Amino acid sequence: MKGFSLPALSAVVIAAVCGTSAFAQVTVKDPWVRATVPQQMATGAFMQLSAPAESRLVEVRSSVAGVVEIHEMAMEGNVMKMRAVPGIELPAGKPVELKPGGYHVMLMDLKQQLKEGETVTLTLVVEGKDKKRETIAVKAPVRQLNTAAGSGTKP
Ligand SMILES: [Cu+2]
Repeated sequence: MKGFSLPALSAVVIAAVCGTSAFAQVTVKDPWVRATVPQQMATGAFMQLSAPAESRLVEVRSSVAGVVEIHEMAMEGNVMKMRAVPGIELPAGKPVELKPGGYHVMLMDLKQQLKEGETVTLTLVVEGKDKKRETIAVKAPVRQLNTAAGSGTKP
């Protein structure tokens, strides 16, 4: 009897492992990149990330930028400053928003001007708790920051 139970058990384990990694797909909502003016060397990319299982955004790549970093905005005294962070935690089932004034993807050393209506391809690298990495290709439209904000009095 003992000899029969072992192969059956390992088949179940393999199925469970495969099922977990296929399920750990991070979804990206509303990605966009802030438009630039000529000679501007840096801009931000924003989006909403939802992870079904606890994971972490660890890297972003894009062909339009020489350097891509993950940044956060934080108060230092009375001054809002941005700084690079090693990654963004994505809690299970809880959407994380990258937006102006908060977390953002910093595109630096831009190779071209990014004009409204264009599309920028970003590659997100997400690491699960098991240290497995998945890459997600995102097509982000280029938008002006102020189009939805109303007054448009900012320089
Ligand atoms: Cu930044």
